[in-house]
Amino acid sequence: MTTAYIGLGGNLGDRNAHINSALKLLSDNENIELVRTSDIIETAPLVGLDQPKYLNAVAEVKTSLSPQGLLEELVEIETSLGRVRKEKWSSRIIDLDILLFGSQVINEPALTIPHRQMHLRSFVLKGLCRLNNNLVHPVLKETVSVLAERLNGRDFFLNPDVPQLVSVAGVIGVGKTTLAENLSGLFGCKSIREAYDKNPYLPKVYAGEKELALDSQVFFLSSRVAQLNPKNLPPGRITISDYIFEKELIYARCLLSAEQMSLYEKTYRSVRSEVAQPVLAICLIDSAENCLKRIHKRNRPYEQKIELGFLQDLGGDYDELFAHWKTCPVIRLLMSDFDCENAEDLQYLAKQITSYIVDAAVIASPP
Ligand code: A4P
Ligand code: MG
Repeated sequence: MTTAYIGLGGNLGDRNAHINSALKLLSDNENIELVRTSDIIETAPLVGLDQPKYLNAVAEVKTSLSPQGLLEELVEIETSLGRVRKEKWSSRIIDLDILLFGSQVINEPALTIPHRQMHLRSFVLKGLCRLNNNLVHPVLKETVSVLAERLNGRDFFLNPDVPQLVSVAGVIGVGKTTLAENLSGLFGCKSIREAYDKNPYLPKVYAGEKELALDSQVFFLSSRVAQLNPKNLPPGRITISDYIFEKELIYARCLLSAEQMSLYEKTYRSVRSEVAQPVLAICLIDSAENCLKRIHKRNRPYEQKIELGFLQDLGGDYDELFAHWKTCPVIRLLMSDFDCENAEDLQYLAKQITSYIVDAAVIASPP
Protein backbone atom coordinates (compact mmCIF):
# COMPACT_ATOMS: atom_id res chain seq x y z
CA MET A 1 0.00 0.00 0.00
CA THR A 2 1.32 3.44 -0.91
CA THR A 3 0.25 6.68 0.73
CA ALA A 4 -0.80 9.24 -1.86
CA TYR A 5 -2.25 12.73 -1.69
CA ILE A 6 -5.03 13.90 -3.97
CA GLY A 7 -6.01 17.51 -4.69
CA LEU A 8 -9.74 18.09 -5.18
CA GLY A 9 -11.18 21.23 -6.71
CA GLY A 10 -14.20 22.51 -8.57
CA ASN A 11 -15.93 25.77 -9.39
CA LEU A 12 -19.20 24.81 -11.09
CA GLY A 13 -22.58 23.74 -9.69
CA ASP A 14 -22.89 22.52 -6.10
CA ARG A 15 -19.16 22.59 -5.42
CA ASN A 16 -19.39 21.20 -1.89
CA ALA A 17 -21.58 18.29 -2.95
CA HIS A 18 -19.22 17.42 -5.81
CA ILE A 19 -16.18 17.30 -3.52
CA ASN A 20 -18.04 15.19 -0.97
CA SER A 21 -19.29 12.83 -3.69
CA ALA A 22 -15.75 12.45 -5.01
CA LEU A 23 -14.50 11.64 -1.49
CA LYS A 24 -17.29 9.07 -1.10
CA LEU A 25 -16.43 7.44 -4.43
CA LEU A 26 -12.75 7.31 -3.44
CA SER A 27 -13.55 5.59 -0.14
CA ASP A 28 -15.96 3.17 -1.90
CA ASN A 29 -13.19 2.03 -4.24
CA GLU A 30 -11.90 -1.37 -3.14
CA ASN A 31 -8.31 -0.46 -3.98
CA ILE A 32 -8.34 2.89 -2.21
CA GLU A 33 -8.56 3.63 1.50
CA LEU A 34 -9.48 7.20 2.35
CA VAL A 35 -7.40 8.04 5.42
CA ARG A 36 -8.27 11.69 6.11
CA THR A 37 -9.15 14.93 4.42
CA SER A 38 -8.32 18.59 4.93
CA ASP A 39 -10.94 21.31 5.34
CA ILE A 40 -12.69 22.45 2.19
CA ILE A 41 -11.71 26.05 1.46
CA GLU A 42 -12.84 28.68 -1.04
CA THR A 43 -10.12 30.01 -3.34
CA ALA A 44 -9.86 32.58 -6.13
CA PRO A 45 -9.20 31.13 -9.61
CA LEU A 46 -5.52 31.07 -10.49
CA VAL A 47 -6.16 32.48 -13.95
CA GLY A 48 -9.26 33.83 -15.66
CA LEU A 49 -10.55 36.03 -12.85
CA ASP A 50 -13.95 36.02 -14.53
CA GLN A 51 -14.26 32.33 -13.53
CA PRO A 52 -16.34 31.47 -10.45
CA LYS A 53 -14.43 30.82 -7.22
CA TYR A 54 -13.22 27.30 -6.46
CA LEU A 55 -13.63 25.04 -3.50
CA ASN A 56 -10.45 23.07 -2.84
CA ALA A 57 -9.44 20.26 -0.50
CA VAL A 58 -6.72 17.65 -0.12
CA ALA A 59 -7.18 13.98 0.72
CA GLU A 60 -4.74 11.41 2.04
CA VAL A 61 -5.31 7.90 0.70
CA LYS A 62 -3.63 4.52 0.85
CA THR A 63 -3.76 2.49 -2.31
CA SER A 64 -2.59 -0.77 -3.79
CA LEU A 65 -2.89 0.73 -7.28
CA SER A 66 -0.01 1.97 -9.41
CA PRO A 67 0.16 5.75 -9.99
CA GLN A 68 -1.24 5.21 -13.50
CA GLY A 69 -3.97 2.95 -12.08
CA LEU A 70 -4.91 5.60 -9.50
CA LEU A 71 -5.07 8.27 -12.23
CA GLU A 72 -7.46 6.08 -14.23
CA GLU A 73 -9.74 5.76 -11.20
CA LEU A 74 -9.66 9.53 -10.63
CA VAL A 75 -10.60 10.22 -14.26
CA GLU A 76 -13.46 7.75 -13.93
CA ILE A 77 -14.74 9.48 -10.78
CA GLU A 78 -14.52 12.89 -12.51
CA THR A 79 -16.47 11.55 -15.49
CA SER A 80 -19.11 9.86 -13.32
CA LEU A 81 -19.73 13.18 -11.56
CA GLY A 82 -20.38 14.82 -14.94
CA ARG A 83 -17.07 16.52 -15.71
CA VAL A 84 -16.74 17.44 -19.36
CA ARG A 85 -13.14 18.16 -20.38
CA LYS A 86 -12.78 21.48 -22.18
CA GLU A 87 -9.65 23.52 -22.66
CA LYS A 88 -6.96 23.35 -19.94
CA TRP A 89 -7.77 25.30 -16.79
CA SER A 90 -11.36 25.95 -17.80
CA SER A 91 -14.09 25.94 -15.14
CA ARG A 92 -14.96 22.44 -13.99
CA ILE A 93 -17.42 20.48 -11.85
CA ILE A 94 -14.64 18.47 -10.23
CA ASP A 95 -10.92 18.01 -10.76
CA LEU A 96 -8.86 15.32 -9.08
CA ASP A 97 -5.08 15.57 -9.27
CA ILE A 98 -2.45 13.28 -7.82
CA LEU A 99 -0.21 15.59 -5.79
CA LEU A 100 2.18 13.03 -4.28
CA PHE A 101 2.47 9.27 -4.63
CA GLY A 102 4.76 7.98 -1.89
CA SER A 103 8.09 9.53 -2.72
CA GLN A 104 7.88 8.63 -6.40
CA VAL A 105 8.95 11.02 -9.14
CA ILE A 106 7.21 10.43 -12.47
CA ASN A 107 7.65 12.44 -15.66
CA GLU A 108 5.44 10.87 -18.31
CA PRO A 109 3.39 12.71 -20.94
CA ALA A 110 0.11 11.79 -19.17
CA LEU A 111 1.36 11.88 -15.58
CA THR A 112 3.67 14.18 -13.65
CA ILE A 113 4.27 13.43 -9.97
CA PRO A 114 4.72 15.44 -7.82
CA HIS A 115 2.07 17.63 -9.45
CA ARG A 116 4.06 20.22 -11.45
CA GLN A 117 2.53 23.28 -9.76
CA MET A 118 1.61 22.05 -6.26
CA HIS A 119 4.48 23.95 -4.59
CA LEU A 120 3.06 27.20 -6.04
CA ARG A 121 -0.38 26.81 -4.45
CA SER A 122 -1.01 27.76 -0.85
CA PHE A 123 -4.43 26.11 -0.99
CA VAL A 124 -2.71 22.78 -1.72
CA LEU A 125 0.24 23.20 0.66
CA LYS A 126 -1.90 24.39 3.58
CA GLY A 127 -4.15 21.34 3.13
CA LEU A 128 -1.10 19.04 3.03
CA CYS A 129 0.35 20.74 6.13
CA ARG A 130 -2.84 20.05 8.00
CA LEU A 131 -2.65 16.37 7.07
CA ASN A 132 1.10 15.95 7.62
CA ASN A 133 3.40 18.90 8.30
CA ASN A 134 6.56 16.87 7.72
CA LEU A 135 5.72 15.53 4.28
CA VAL A 136 8.69 16.03 1.97
CA HIS A 137 8.40 17.03 -1.69
CA PRO A 138 10.57 14.40 -3.40
CA VAL A 139 11.98 16.74 -6.08
CA LEU A 140 12.45 19.90 -4.02
CA LYS A 141 13.44 17.87 -0.96
CA GLU A 142 11.76 20.36 1.34
CA THR A 143 8.85 19.86 3.73
CA VAL A 144 5.43 21.10 2.71
CA SER A 145 5.57 23.59 5.59
CA VAL A 146 8.78 25.17 4.21
CA LEU A 147 7.23 25.27 0.74
CA ALA A 148 4.10 26.94 2.17
CA GLU A 149 6.17 29.60 3.96
CA ARG A 150 7.79 30.53 0.65
CA LEU A 151 4.38 31.58 -0.71
CA ASN A 152 3.28 33.78 2.21
CA GLY A 153 -0.34 32.72 1.76
CA ARG A 154 -0.49 33.45 -1.99
CA ASP A 155 -1.14 31.20 -4.99
CA PHE A 156 1.04 31.45 -8.09
CA PHE A 157 1.24 29.67 -11.44
CA LEU A 158 3.91 29.08 -14.05
CA ASN A 159 3.36 31.68 -16.72
CA PRO A 160 5.48 31.32 -19.89
CA ASP A 161 4.25 34.69 -21.19
CA VAL A 162 6.30 36.78 -18.75
CA PRO A 163 10.08 37.13 -18.29
CA GLN A 164 11.31 34.48 -15.88
CA LEU A 165 13.12 36.99 -13.71
CA VAL A 166 14.82 35.55 -10.62
CA SER A 167 15.97 38.31 -8.25
CA VAL A 168 18.53 37.89 -5.48
CA ALA A 169 18.02 40.08 -2.41
CA GLY A 170 19.79 40.83 0.87
CA VAL A 171 21.93 43.42 2.64
CA ILE A 172 25.24 44.82 1.39
CA GLY A 173 28.01 42.23 1.50
CA VAL A 174 25.76 39.20 1.88
CA GLY A 175 26.84 37.72 -1.47
CA LYS A 176 24.10 38.68 -3.96
CA THR A 177 26.35 39.44 -6.94
CA THR A 178 28.50 36.34 -6.42
CA LEU A 179 25.40 34.17 -6.29
CA ALA A 180 23.72 35.84 -9.29
CA GLU A 181 26.87 35.51 -11.41
CA ASN A 182 27.45 31.88 -10.45
CA LEU A 183 23.81 30.99 -11.13
CA SER A 184 23.78 32.71 -14.50
CA GLY A 185 26.95 30.78 -15.39
CA LEU A 186 25.24 27.55 -14.42
CA PHE A 187 22.04 28.31 -16.35
CA GLY A 188 23.92 29.94 -19.23
CA CYS A 189 21.50 32.85 -18.95
CA LYS A 190 21.54 36.62 -18.91
CA SER A 191 22.35 38.31 -15.61
CA ILE A 192 21.58 41.86 -14.54
CA ARG A 193 24.04 43.56 -12.22
CA GLU A 194 23.39 46.61 -10.17
CA ALA A 195 25.26 49.54 -11.72
CA TYR A 196 26.81 50.64 -8.41
CA ASP A 197 30.22 51.24 -10.03
CA LYS A 198 28.68 53.63 -12.58
CA ASN A 199 26.86 55.74 -10.00
CA PRO A 200 29.02 58.89 -9.71
CA TYR A 201 27.24 60.08 -6.56
CA LEU A 202 27.52 56.94 -4.47
CA PRO A 203 31.11 57.34 -3.13
CA LYS A 204 30.31 60.96 -2.19
CA VAL A 205 27.15 59.97 -0.35
CA TYR A 206 29.04 57.33 1.63
CA ALA A 207 31.69 59.99 2.34
CA GLY A 208 29.02 62.06 4.06
CA GLU A 209 27.74 64.43 1.30
CA LYS A 210 24.11 63.90 2.26
CA GLU A 211 22.79 66.53 -0.14
CA LEU A 212 23.78 64.20 -3.01
CA ALA A 213 21.74 61.28 -1.65
CA LEU A 214 18.74 62.17 -3.81
CA ASP A 215 20.89 62.34 -6.97
CA SER A 216 22.35 58.95 -6.11
CA GLN A 217 18.93 57.40 -5.53
CA VAL A 218 17.50 58.84 -8.75
CA PHE A 219 20.53 57.51 -10.64
CA PHE A 220 19.86 54.00 -9.29
CA LEU A 221 16.15 54.29 -9.96
CA SER A 222 16.58 55.22 -13.63
CA SER A 223 19.25 52.56 -14.09
CA ARG A 224 17.01 49.86 -12.63
CA VAL A 225 14.00 50.96 -14.69
CA ALA A 226 16.14 50.60 -17.83
CA GLN A 227 17.63 47.25 -16.75
CA LEU A 228 14.27 45.74 -15.78
CA ASN A 229 12.34 47.06 -18.78
CA PRO A 230 10.23 44.06 -19.86
CA LYS A 231 11.04 44.86 -23.51
CA ASN A 232 14.66 43.80 -22.84
CA LEU A 233 13.76 40.59 -21.03
CA PRO A 234 12.58 37.70 -23.19
CA PRO A 235 9.31 36.08 -21.99
CA GLY A 236 9.68 32.46 -20.92
CA ARG A 237 13.46 32.77 -20.48
CA ILE A 238 15.33 32.96 -17.21
CA THR A 239 17.22 36.14 -16.26
CA ILE A 240 18.93 36.57 -12.90
CA SER A 241 19.32 39.97 -11.23
CA ASP A 242 21.53 40.70 -8.21
CA TYR A 243 18.90 42.98 -6.65
CA ILE A 244 15.17 43.41 -6.23
CA PHE A 245 13.62 46.64 -7.40
CA GLU A 246 11.92 47.27 -4.04
CA LYS A 247 15.30 47.69 -2.32
CA GLU A 248 15.19 51.23 -3.68
CA LEU A 249 12.62 52.28 -1.09
CA ILE A 250 14.60 50.66 1.72
CA TYR A 251 17.74 52.61 0.84
CA ALA A 252 15.84 55.81 0.16
CA ARG A 253 14.28 55.64 3.63
CA CYS A 254 17.74 55.17 5.19
CA LEU A 255 19.54 57.86 3.20
CA LEU A 256 17.11 60.66 2.27
CA SER A 257 15.79 63.56 4.29
CA ALA A 258 12.00 63.80 4.71
CA GLU A 259 11.82 66.45 2.00
CA GLN A 260 13.95 64.45 -0.45
CA MET A 261 11.94 61.33 0.36
CA SER A 262 8.59 62.83 -0.55
CA LEU A 263 9.90 63.87 -3.98
CA TYR A 264 11.66 60.55 -4.47
CA GLU A 265 8.63 58.50 -3.51
CA LYS A 266 6.47 60.23 -6.13
CA THR A 267 9.01 59.38 -8.82
CA TYR A 268 9.35 55.80 -7.54
CA ARG A 269 5.60 55.21 -7.61
CA SER A 270 5.27 56.62 -11.12
CA VAL A 271 7.87 54.24 -12.62
CA ARG A 272 7.21 51.19 -10.50
CA SER A 273 4.68 49.63 -12.88
CA GLU A 274 7.17 49.84 -15.76
CA VAL A 275 9.56 47.19 -14.45
CA ALA A 276 9.37 43.41 -14.81
CA GLN A 277 8.32 41.61 -11.63
CA PRO A 278 10.36 38.63 -10.44
CA VAL A 279 8.77 35.18 -10.64
CA LEU A 280 11.08 34.10 -7.80
CA ALA A 281 13.08 35.97 -5.15
CA ILE A 282 16.07 34.48 -3.36
CA CYS A 283 16.69 36.18 -0.05
CA LEU A 284 20.18 35.77 1.41
CA ILE A 285 20.38 36.08 5.19
CA ASP A 286 23.46 36.56 7.33
CA SER A 287 24.49 38.44 10.45
CA ALA A 288 25.49 42.10 10.08
CA GLU A 289 28.93 41.14 11.49
CA ASN A 290 29.58 38.61 8.71
CA CYS A 291 28.41 41.07 6.03
CA LEU A 292 30.75 43.71 7.43
CA LYS A 293 33.65 41.24 7.27
CA ARG A 294 32.92 40.60 3.58
CA ILE A 295 32.70 44.35 2.93
CA HIS A 296 36.16 44.80 4.50
CA LYS A 297 37.50 41.87 2.51
CA ARG A 298 36.29 43.11 -0.90
CA ASN A 299 37.67 46.51 0.02
CA ARG A 300 35.69 48.94 -2.15
CA PRO A 301 37.16 52.18 -0.73
CA TYR A 302 33.91 54.13 -0.32
CA GLU A 303 32.21 51.23 1.53
CA GLN A 304 34.78 51.04 4.29
CA LYS A 305 32.95 53.56 6.47
CA ILE A 306 29.77 51.46 6.56
CA GLU A 307 28.84 50.74 10.17
CA LEU A 308 27.40 47.66 11.79
CA GLY A 309 24.24 49.52 12.87
CA PHE A 310 23.49 50.52 9.27
CA LEU A 311 23.68 46.87 8.16
CA GLN A 312 21.52 45.79 11.09
CA ASP A 313 18.87 48.35 10.11
CA LEU A 314 18.99 47.19 6.50
CA GLY A 315 18.57 43.57 7.63
CA GLY A 316 15.49 44.58 9.62
CA ASP A 317 14.07 46.45 6.62
CA TYR A 318 14.52 43.43 4.34
CA ASP A 319 12.81 41.20 6.96
CA GLU A 320 9.92 43.65 7.02
CA LEU A 321 9.72 43.80 3.22
CA PHE A 322 9.57 40.00 2.88
CA ALA A 323 7.13 39.61 5.78
CA HIS A 324 4.59 41.42 3.55
CA TRP A 325 5.88 40.22 0.17
CA LYS A 326 3.12 39.09 -2.20
CA THR A 327 4.80 39.36 -5.61
CA CYS A 328 6.33 35.89 -5.97
CA PRO A 329 7.63 32.93 -3.97
CA VAL A 330 10.69 33.61 -1.81
CA ILE A 331 13.48 31.13 -1.12
CA ARG A 332 15.33 32.14 2.05
CA LEU A 333 18.93 31.00 2.35
CA LEU A 334 20.87 31.23 5.59
CA MET A 335 24.48 31.89 4.69
CA SER A 336 25.52 29.70 7.61
CA ASP A 337 24.11 26.75 5.61
CA PHE A 338 24.81 27.93 2.08
CA ASP A 339 28.01 28.85 0.28
CA CYS A 340 27.56 30.96 -2.89
CA GLU A 341 30.80 29.52 -4.32
CA ASN A 342 30.17 25.86 -3.51
CA ALA A 343 29.24 23.71 -6.55
CA GLU A 344 26.99 21.37 -4.57
CA ASP A 345 25.11 24.23 -2.91
CA LEU A 346 24.67 25.91 -6.31
CA GLN A 347 23.33 22.69 -7.84
CA TYR A 348 20.83 22.38 -4.99
CA LEU A 349 19.62 25.92 -5.57
CA ALA A 350 19.51 25.53 -9.37
CA LYS A 351 17.23 22.54 -8.92
CA GLN A 352 14.94 24.55 -6.67
CA ILE A 353 14.85 27.40 -9.20
CA THR A 354 13.87 25.16 -12.12
CA SER A 355 10.71 24.18 -10.22
CA TYR A 356 9.64 27.83 -9.90
CA ILE A 357 10.24 28.97 -13.47
CA VAL A 358 9.10 27.92 -16.90
CA ASP A 359 11.92 28.08 -19.43
CA ALA A 360 11.76 25.47 -22.20
CA ALA A 361 15.56 25.44 -22.61
CA VAL A 362 16.20 24.97 -18.88
CA ILE A 363 13.51 22.33 -18.43
CA ALA A 364 14.87 20.36 -21.41
CA SER A 365 18.44 20.41 -20.08
CA PRO A 366 18.63 21.39 -16.44
CA PRO A 367 21.99 22.82 -15.33
N1 A4P B 1 -1.80 14.79 -15.54
C1 A4P B 1 -0.46 14.91 -15.43
N2 A4P B 1 -0.08 14.80 -14.16
C2 A4P B 1 -1.20 14.63 -13.43
C3 A4P B 1 -1.42 14.44 -12.04
N3 A4P B 1 -0.41 14.44 -11.15
N4 A4P B 1 -2.71 14.26 -11.61
C4 A4P B 1 -2.49 14.85 -16.81
C5 A4P B 1 -3.73 14.30 -12.48
N5 A4P B 1 -3.57 14.45 -13.82
C6 A4P B 1 -2.31 14.61 -14.29
O1 A4P B 1 -5.56 17.34 -16.67
C7 A4P B 1 -4.89 17.30 -17.90
C8 A4P B 1 -4.02 16.05 -17.95
O2 A4P B 1 -3.03 16.16 -16.95
C9 A4P B 1 -4.71 14.76 -17.62
O3 A4P B 1 -5.17 14.16 -18.79
C10 A4P B 1 -3.64 13.91 -16.97
O4 A4P B 1 -3.22 12.87 -17.84
P1 A4P B 1 -7.04 17.76 -16.61
O5 A4P B 1 -7.54 17.48 -15.23
O6 A4P B 1 -7.77 17.16 -17.75
O7 A4P B 1 -6.97 19.32 -16.98
P2 A4P B 1 -6.71 20.53 -16.02
O8 A4P B 1 -7.19 20.25 -14.65
O9 A4P B 1 -7.27 21.73 -16.70
O10 A4P B 1 -5.14 20.63 -16.05
P3 A4P B 1 -4.17 20.39 -14.88
O11 A4P B 1 -2.80 20.42 -15.45
O12 A4P B 1 -4.55 19.19 -14.09
O13 A4P B 1 -4.37 21.70 -14.03
P4 A4P B 1 -4.65 21.79 -12.53
O14 A4P B 1 -3.38 21.71 -11.82
O15 A4P B 1 -5.71 20.88 -12.14
O16 A4P B 1 -5.12 23.26 -12.40
N6 A4P B 1 -7.77 27.74 -9.23
C11 A4P B 1 -8.16 27.42 -7.98
N7 A4P B 1 -8.43 28.39 -7.10
N8 A4P B 1 -8.29 26.11 -7.59
C12 A4P B 1 -8.01 25.09 -8.45
O17 A4P B 1 -8.14 23.93 -8.07
N9 A4P B 1 -7.25 24.44 -10.67
C13 A4P B 1 -6.83 24.73 -11.89
C14 A4P B 1 -6.42 23.65 -12.81
C15 A4P B 1 -6.74 26.13 -12.35
N10 A4P B 1 -7.10 27.09 -11.37
C16 A4P B 1 -7.49 26.77 -10.12
C17 A4P B 1 -7.58 25.40 -9.77
MG1 MG C 1 -6.36 18.54 -13.19
